[in-house]
Amino acid sequence: MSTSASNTPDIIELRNIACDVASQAGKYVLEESKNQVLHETKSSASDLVTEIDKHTEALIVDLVRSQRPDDSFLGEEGTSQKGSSDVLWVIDPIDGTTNFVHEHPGFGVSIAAKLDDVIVAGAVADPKHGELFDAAIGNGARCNGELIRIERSPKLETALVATGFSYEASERKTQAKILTYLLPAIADIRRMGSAAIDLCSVAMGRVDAFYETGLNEWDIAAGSLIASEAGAKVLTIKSFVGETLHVAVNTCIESEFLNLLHSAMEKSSRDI
Ligand code: 2AM
Ligand code: CA
Repeated sequence: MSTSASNTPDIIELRNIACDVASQAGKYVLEESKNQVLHETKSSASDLVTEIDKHTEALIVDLVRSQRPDDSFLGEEGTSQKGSSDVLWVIDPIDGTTNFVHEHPGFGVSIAAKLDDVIVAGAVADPKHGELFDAAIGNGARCNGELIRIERSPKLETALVATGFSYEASERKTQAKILTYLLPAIADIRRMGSAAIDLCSVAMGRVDAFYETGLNEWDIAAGSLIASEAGAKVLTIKSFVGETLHVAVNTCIESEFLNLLHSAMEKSSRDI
């Protein structure tokens, strides 16, 4: 483990660990997605998903800890371990669980490193598409090792926008209402099923914006850094129809898109 004289971790080293571990965990998750039991009865599938999720999270923690024994860990499947260093690893072992269960493309592994509460490095593996995204703060974002930078210059009406829906029926109703105000103003909506991969799609210019409410830190930690290092504006709005809203948007349409979201929120809250 290399550290500087001040004991500050090397951010590139953190990114490389995130990449290496996300890649290994991604291969495991891809193999498990082919498990026939997943595609049989729904109840046995949910037990098996939990088991695979937990196993993947444990694998990620073990692999990172073998290189960074003093760090802290936070994971979707319940990992919460306090270490003595200033680095916290934020882990989503399988983001896009519904896709994973259906063996549908669009699930992945997300691993981010936070230093003193700032996300400084991260990686997202999308194993079904053979893509590994990463970023280190101030050092850019990459896909399969190649630097990526958003190049599209969309207008609001030509923008392709990704979003996602909650698992809660009442929240889905509100989210659907907001969509009715967004859809007429943009090119189209995509609902792929993984917030982590959606943020990488913003970074690649495959979509021009992503927004979603009701997400957890592990869903967006790595992807947010990847999108911002590729040139997107990434922001969190604390109170959006009572929920925290996460947005990543091509800077060409930043203000128009945020205005549209706010007006959709206001109109939909009057309707409900
Ligand atoms: P998951 O696949 O790990 O559950 C889909 O819209 C995106 O939102 C996915 O990243 C999904 O994460 C996340 N998501 C949606 N509703 C969620 C909820 N209630 N709790 C946690 N994550 C949620
Ligand atoms: Ca998730």
